[in-house]
Amino acid sequence: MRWASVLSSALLVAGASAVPHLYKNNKNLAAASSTAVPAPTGGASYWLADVKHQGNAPYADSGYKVFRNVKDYGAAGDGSTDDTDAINKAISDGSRASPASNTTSSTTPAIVYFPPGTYVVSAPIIDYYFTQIIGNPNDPATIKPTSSFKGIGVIDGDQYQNNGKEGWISTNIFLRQVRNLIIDLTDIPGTTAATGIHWPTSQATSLQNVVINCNADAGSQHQGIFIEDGSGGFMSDVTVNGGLYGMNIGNQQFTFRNITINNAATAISQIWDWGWTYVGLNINNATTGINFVGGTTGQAVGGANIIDSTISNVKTFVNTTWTSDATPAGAGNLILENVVLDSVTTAVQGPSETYLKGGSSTIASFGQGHQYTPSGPNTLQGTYAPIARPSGLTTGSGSNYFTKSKPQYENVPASQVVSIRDAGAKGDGKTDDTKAINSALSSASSNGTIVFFDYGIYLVTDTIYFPPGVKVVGESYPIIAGSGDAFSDASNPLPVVQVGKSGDKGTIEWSDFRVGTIGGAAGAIAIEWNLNGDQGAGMWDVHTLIGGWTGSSLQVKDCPTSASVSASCQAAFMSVHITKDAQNFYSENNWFWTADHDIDDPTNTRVSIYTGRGVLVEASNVIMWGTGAEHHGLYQFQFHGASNVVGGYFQTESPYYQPSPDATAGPYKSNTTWNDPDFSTCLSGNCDALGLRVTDSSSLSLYGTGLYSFFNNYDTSCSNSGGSENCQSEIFRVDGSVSNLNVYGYNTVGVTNMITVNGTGAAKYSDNLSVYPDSIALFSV
Ligand SMILES: *[C@@H]1O[C@H](CO)[C@@H](O)[C@H](O)[C@H]1NC(C)=O
Ligand SMILES: *[C@@H]1O[C@H](CO)[C@@H](O)[C@H](O)[C@H]1NC(C)=O
Ligand SMILES: *[C@@H]1O[C@H](CO)[C@@H](O)[C@H](O)[C@H]1NC(C)=O
Ligand SMILES: *[C@@H]1O[C@H](CO)[C@@H](O)[C@H](O)[C@H]1NC(C)=O
Ligand SMILES: *[C@@H]1O[C@H](CO)[C@@H](O)[C@H](O)[C@H]1NC(C)=O
Ligand SMILES: *[C@@H]1O[C@H](CO)[C@@H](O)[C@H](O)[C@H]1NC(C)=O
Ligand SMILES: *[C@@H]1O[C@H](CO)[C@@H](O)[C@H](O)[C@H]1NC(C)=O
Ligand SMILES: CC(=O)N[C@H]1CO[C@H](CO)[C@@H](O)[C@@H]1O
Repeated sequence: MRWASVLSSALLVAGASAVPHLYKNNKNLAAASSTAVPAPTGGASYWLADVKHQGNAPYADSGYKVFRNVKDYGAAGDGSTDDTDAINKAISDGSRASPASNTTSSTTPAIVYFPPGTYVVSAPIIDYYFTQIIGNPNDPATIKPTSSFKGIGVIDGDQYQNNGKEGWISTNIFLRQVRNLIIDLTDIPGTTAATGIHWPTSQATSLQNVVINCNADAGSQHQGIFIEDGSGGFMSDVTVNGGLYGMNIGNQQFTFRNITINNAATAISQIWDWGWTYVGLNINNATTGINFVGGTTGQAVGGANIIDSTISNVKTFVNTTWTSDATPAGAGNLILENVVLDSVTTAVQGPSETYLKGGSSTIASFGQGHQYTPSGPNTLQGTYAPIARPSGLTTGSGSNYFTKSKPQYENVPASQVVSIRDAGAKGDGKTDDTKAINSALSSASSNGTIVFFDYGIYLVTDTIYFPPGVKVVGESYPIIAGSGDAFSDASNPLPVVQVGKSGDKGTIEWSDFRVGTIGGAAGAIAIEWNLNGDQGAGMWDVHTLIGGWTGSSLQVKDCPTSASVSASCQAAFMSVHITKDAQNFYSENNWFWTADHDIDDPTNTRVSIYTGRGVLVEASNVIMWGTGAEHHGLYQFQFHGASNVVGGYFQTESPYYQPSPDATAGPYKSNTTWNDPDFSTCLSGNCDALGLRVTDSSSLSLYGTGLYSFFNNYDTSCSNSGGSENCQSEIFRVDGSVSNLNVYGYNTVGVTNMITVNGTGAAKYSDNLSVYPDSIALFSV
């Protein structure tokens, strides 16, 4: 385990200690320069604000409000009144989990809505657990700190407490968003350090459609976004103007999509990471584009994958500490693919020489680090052979991969949004809502309305079917939870949510949601996707949360780590199945989690919950930006018979209880009908769940993959960096006929053999030591 601490000008940013969810490493902040702020135009409507607010959080105090409009708490939004207290009251109302309480909670979700206006604040907006801070996409509110504003972050995602620590361990911060806001720092003198958003967070979190304007004065110390730790995460459609740093960021891993940074001194200060995926990074007017900050004893950055990006008027695009003999040997990976340069002096700069010259041209491919193509390690420094991009994965006639932001339906009036509660569902965690939901979805598909799930826990006893044409949106992240006999038979598994049936065509959009199970459900497939979709059909911020929440009957009292395996803690057959009927599946920011701890336990005590399989993909034309899968017993991701797949960052964790029992002895047995991995071929050592298996598949480009195994039966000594990595023998298998597979920026933790091809170990961790994980820039077969 790794930790570091560094003094910034303003404060001590403390590092990690041993933590349940996992790891981190830290550094300093800073920041400076900028532009003008667009004035709000006023008055636009937004269905999310206009619909009836009927969210019901069944396990919160009575009268608990899910939806809060900051104006109802006294915020003026008039550009002059200090709205700090009113906004923080809107967030804290109703006994919620705060950073000062250092607790997390599944029972108290909130949407904090900002109508159009300019909201002046003199101190941070303190974000709480399970909170979505949302403005109007048709007229985003501006949050404007006063010139004497004090604090780290106008929105502070994990406020530092008096003991010098962040309130929450940032690797446990899940379930939150900020979207449709402008943060205007320009009244704060440039000489004062200032941060738009402090965002040390983890899975199931997102920033979307946010603009941050920093002070433009010479010597300005502003930064748009500061992240010093966590296990993220996803953001899209974010623009930062000005600043010493557009973003000053370190985290285990993150996916950034459509990020624009204009007129910053250094657009991105990459303080540390294990891996990072940038899809559509647009930098205009900077001295340095991305600076891989060096550590005191060597490289601190594991790597970055930057694709489909545009860099204009930049002196040095990537400044790296990597050399072919820098330490640690596997760190400092760089993958650049389809990056357009316009007036860039130097594309890649090393410590003492230029690695790639600039100009006005397109970098088709450039990589640095260790490569296995398929054997190795060899040093990669220069071009590599990308997989030819299948037309089903690209945009129109262009060469960029297809992308689509989470739909917000900003042009739709509230009258075209139907509430699932008005349609008869209760969402109280007790009533069987199967019939009400299925009938509402069926009529909505024929008339094109949006189906809005007011916050609730929707218990279902049979499959919920999403017919072609439906658009399903959650308030905060409601949950559909499968319960009862129909989901109990592992030899006859049944989907909880089935998105299209075999042969269904068209578009389905699904966002802001969770799917789970209640009690024993060894035969539940949380999500089954069969839709033969139009390009752009997909899901955004849809997560599986199997166990660990109140109402799941899968908490500490039900499934303590001390108990032996029982049917009541066998909670799902599979998290997600993208079947061979599915085509054109698109996803952004999805996290498929079998709980390792109880969110509602005051000290986040660990639980032993058993699920069979993570994500099985058998489809073609599959796009997955920012996907995590954790703690499933046989594998996290398996691509079987799949073709034309692109995505990243893919992040996994093996179950913490393994190897007692391991993947061969757990309650879910490898089954050839499901093309499960055959664990009888395990390499010597612990035979735990695979993080990734690719079998009988073709054309896959995985930009950033981290497969982590931190524990042996809840003990981390097998993954302590510096010692031997032997939590498990292998974690990534390529079996059978696989062609055109490129895995970029590949990282493992706690694994002896990083890659196994047809049963033979192909890459040893000890050849690829990185900043904390072990890393390979490019593996291809
Ligand atoms: C929060 O609680 C965790 C244990 O649950 C502890 O490790 C951490 O130090 C606490 N944070 C603060 C700020 O006290
Ligand atoms: C990127 O984000 C900007 C700002 O939100 C938006 O206008 C633009 O359409 C987005 N581009 C893509 C490719 O998503
Ligand atoms: C970049 O700088 C030039 C010259 O100062 C300016 O005209 C242009 O607007 C800037 N670009 C952006 C995106 O701010
Ligand atoms: C590049 O990184 C080195 C080492 O961290 C640093 O000294 C130098 O100033 C950086 N150069 C640029 C152009 O950012
Ligand atoms: C569309 O279907 C929904 C859900 O059943 C229903 O509430 C709504 O009235 C229908 N709208 C129209 C225009 O038919
Ligand atoms: C394997 O899966 C098939 C199909 O679900 C099922 O019928 C069979 O019982 C399973 N075998 C075992 C040993 O569980
Ligand atoms: C694995 O073995 C199969 C069958 O012998 C062979 O067709 C395939 O090419 C091998 N795969 C790799 C990646 O070497
Ligand atoms: C191929 C390669 O770079 N191997 C290195 C892996 O890391 C160890 C420890 O840093 C080095 O000794 C090897 O040279």
